[in-house]
Formats: sequence, C-alpha cells, structure tokens
Amino acid sequence: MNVVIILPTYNERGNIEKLVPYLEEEIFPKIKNHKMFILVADDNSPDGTADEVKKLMKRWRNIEISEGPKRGLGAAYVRGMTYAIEKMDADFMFEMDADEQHDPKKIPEFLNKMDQGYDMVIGTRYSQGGSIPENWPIKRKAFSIFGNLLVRGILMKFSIHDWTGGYRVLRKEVFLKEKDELESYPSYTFQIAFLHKTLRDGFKVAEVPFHFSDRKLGMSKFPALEYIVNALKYVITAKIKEIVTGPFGKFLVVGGIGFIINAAILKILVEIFKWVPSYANLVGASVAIFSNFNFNNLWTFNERKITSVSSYFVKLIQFYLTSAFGVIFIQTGTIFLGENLLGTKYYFIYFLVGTFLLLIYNFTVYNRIIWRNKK
Ligand SMILES: Nc1nc2c(ncn2[C@@H]2O[C@H](COP(=O)(O)OP(=O)(O)O)[C@@H](O)[C@H]2O)c(=O)[nH]1
Ligand SMILES: [Mg+2]
Repeated sequence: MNVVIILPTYNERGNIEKLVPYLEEEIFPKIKNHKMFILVADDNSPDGTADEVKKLMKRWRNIEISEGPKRGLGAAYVRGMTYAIEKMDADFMFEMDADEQHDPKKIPEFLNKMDQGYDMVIGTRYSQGGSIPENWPIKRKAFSIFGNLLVRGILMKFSIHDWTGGYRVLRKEVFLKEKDELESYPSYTFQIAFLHKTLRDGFKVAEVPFHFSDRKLGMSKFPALEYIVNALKYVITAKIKEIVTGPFGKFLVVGGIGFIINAAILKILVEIFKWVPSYANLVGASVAIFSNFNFNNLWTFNERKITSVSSYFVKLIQFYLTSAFGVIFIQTGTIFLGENLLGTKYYFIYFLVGTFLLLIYNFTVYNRIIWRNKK
C-alpha cells in the first residue's frame, strides 16, 4: 500500500527539519510491506517552513508539499488528503502533528492494525498504555481529560477513548466518503467530526495507545476557547440529530399522527353523530393504535419489519394490550398518584408527566419487545 504521512504545519520550521529526517532514516527503513511517503500541508507559514521542506525534498524523493491559505487545521487536512489521493495515489493516510508530540515509533503498530482490516486507527492518550505529559499544569490536564469524557458521554460512544487527538491513520475510502461533510469543520473540531461520521457510517475503528509528549519547540496553535464552543456545538447538535432522525424521532411523529386521528374521530362522532364522548374516544383510540402499529412497523422499525401474517396478528394484539396497559397504569396511574398525594389542582401537570412516562414506556416496549432485534 502507498502510505502518506500528512504533516500539517503552521510555523514549524524548526520541528519539520528534525522530524522529516527522523522519519526517513529511523522509521521508514523498518517498514517493509508498505511504500512510505510524506506530505507537508503548509499554510504559507511566515517562518519559511515551506523553504525548509523544499530543501528536504531535494534529499528525499518521497516528500511533497501542498501549500494554501491558512484556514485552520481541518481545512489543511482536507486539502492535504485530497492532494495525497489525487497526486500521490495514497491508500492509507496518517494524520500527525509536525511538532514531534506524536511518537513516530508507533507508526508500525498503527499499520499493523490497518493490515488486520481496520478502516481507521486512532492514537489514544486515555486508555491503558497511553498518557498526556506529566508536566502539564493541572488545569490543562483536567481540560483534556474532562473534554474527552464529555464528548464520549454526550455522544454515548464509550468504546473510543480519545476523540480530540490528531494521531491517526485511515483508508482513503473513509476520507472520500466523508469529505463533503468535513468541509464544514475547518478548525480543530474536524477531528471529532471526522471520527464521529466514520463510526456512524459503520467503518471499523481501532485504537493504539501512545504517550503524548510535550512540545519542545515553537508554540501551540490550539485555539482553546473557540474549540470548546465549536466542539460542544458539534456533539450536542450531532446527538440531537441522531435522536430526531433515529427510531425515537419517528416514533414521536407516528404518535403525533395517532393523536390527530384520535382527536378527529372523537370530534366527528360526538359532533356529527352525537355519540357519547367516552364511547367515541374508545373508537378513536382504537383506530389511532392501529395506525400507530402499522406506521411503526413500516417506518420507525422498518429494519425489523414484521412480515408474516401470523406474527402480524400476534404482534398487533400484543401492541393493543401493552398500549392499554400504558394508558391505564402508567399515564392514568401517574394522575391517580398525583391527585391522591398532592390534590387535584395540578391535574394537568400530572397528565403531562404521565404522558412523558408513557412515551418512554411505549418506546421501550416497542424497541425491546414488539420489534425486538432478533440477532
Ligand atoms: N497547515 C496548518 N497547520 C496547522 C494549523 N493549525 C495547527 N496546525 C498544525 O497542526 C499541528 C498541531 O497543532 P498544535 O499547535 O501543535 O496543536 P496542539 O498539539 O493541540 O497544541 C502542528 O503541526 C501545527 O503546526 C493550520 O491552521 N494550518
Ligand atoms: Mg502539538
């Protein structure tokens, strides 16, 4: 495979002149089963990083440079990865800081995982065998550790320990699939967004622990405050989108349709046909439940659709029974508890709380029992 190590640089002259020879002389000769290349993605650094790279390019033939305007780390990676695929025929691409914080000795271990068939391998500082610099002030350590825990907690994805790091390798197919969406993250949020979309699309991701060493030369470009705001914005909107467009969101839409059907039948029977409201509601609710069952079957849980006629009727009856149980015991039960413990004055609040609990109960029953995953 052609492996391109992409090094984004902004004022890294002093670092790049040490890192590139180290990669060429100490690391690449040890890798026998891949062809190794380096691509520097430089954003017209005023310190002359590009001139230094061009000198190195005369010494080694497997180095290239992609130059462009400074738009941020994510934008530099999108430009660099596009270049690596189009101009260097890359199969695997590494993300690696140019400042030697990412121990190059770990490269073979990353490649090993790729050879096992993974689509992306993430360097992690937060699992067994990984670490952040000892000498970091406590505030910076806390920021780094809790930031990552927060991302994992909000996204509810605990299998990946390090979301914010920038030491990774991936197959070109992963980048080509996510490229269009990644254009929206020109800064450091790129790392979280890229990993999140990669997992969402079912690519296989592995981790390699590494010791993140402290920067020895030059300055960090990390925009802390802007980063916190953008990263939080990303994970929160991503999670909301996931919930709304996932089964739970569809379940709410189906329930809303059911409610409209129930209300319409109730009104028609009472006002036009002069039915008693309670009987009219029994009919309305039964039709609404029937509609809910079918829409949930065809849409909300379409991946686990009930198709055979016999199980359709069994499940339909189950659905009616569990729906009735929910309305009688959970929703009405909450109202009953409220009026007995706190009086009838706030009955509408008990109704709202009861309805909320009913929704959770219904979704759980549908998800776990009626449309249970048969794996
Ligand atoms: N091309 C480019 N590289 C950048 C940009 N911002 C940061 N980098 C590079 O990305 C790498 C990581 O940045 P760094 O400042 O070390 O971040 P930190 O390790 O989180 O403190 C370094 O090689 C930087 O030179 C940018 O806007 N454009
Ligand atoms: Mg750094």
